[in-house]
Amino acid sequence: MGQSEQEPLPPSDPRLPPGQRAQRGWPALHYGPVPRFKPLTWELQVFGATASAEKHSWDFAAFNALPRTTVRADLHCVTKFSMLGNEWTGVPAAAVLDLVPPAPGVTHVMVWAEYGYSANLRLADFADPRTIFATHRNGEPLTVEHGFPVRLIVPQLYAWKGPKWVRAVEYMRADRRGFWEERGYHNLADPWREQRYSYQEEPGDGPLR
Ligand SMILES: Nc1nc2c(c(=O)[nH]1)N[C@H]1C(S)=C(S)[C@@H](COP(=O)(O)O)O[C@H]1N2
Ligand SMILES: [Mo]
Repeated sequence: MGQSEQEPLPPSDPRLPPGQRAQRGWPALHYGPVPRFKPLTWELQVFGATASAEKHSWDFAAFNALPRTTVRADLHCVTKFSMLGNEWTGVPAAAVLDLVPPAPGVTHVMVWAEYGYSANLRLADFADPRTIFATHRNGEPLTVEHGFPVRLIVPQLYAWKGPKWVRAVEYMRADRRGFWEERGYHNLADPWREQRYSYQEEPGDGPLR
């Protein structure tokens, strides 16, 4: 007698993929230093297998004149924290594909950031209507630690697939591993399937290493 009943655990938030917990605050996580923004030389480039066979680039003013949208999406870091309910504003990746169409046969893109950070994506993940080159979160411009002036957000994948300080998109006719994908992280990175590490990959999930 006298033993109190155990409190039931609160139901976990259905927005949290397996193994993730919700984070208050917003930690900054990246490999290497934070780059300084140089507005006069900054450009966002699209190169590789474009339909025109030419590379394309937007300087900062031209990038800021591209069509914009807002996407509500969660961010899931593979280190197991998630930031729920962010409102990202910026340029939809689909607009980049419309303005600089890929050549027939393009299946993947590599998204490049300052200092050579990169992440590979299937074309379908890049073309997803929620994939966005974000300049703002919750109405505020990104701080430099979080990727100012622009970072990619790919809501349906772990957050390493979204380079901060993004500078280029490479259209590819075959898959190739990006920075973390070469260093032991899963080529596909679906948080709902807990695709964290490359040892979990099944045949066909990625290029041979
Ligand atoms: N350029 C660059 N982008 C990056 C990274 C990085 O190391 N370099 N880390 C990724 C990882 S692992 C995560 S979890 C998110 C973290 O974003 P945040 O620092 O805004 O929370 O950025 C991603 N984008
Ligand atoms: Mo991460």
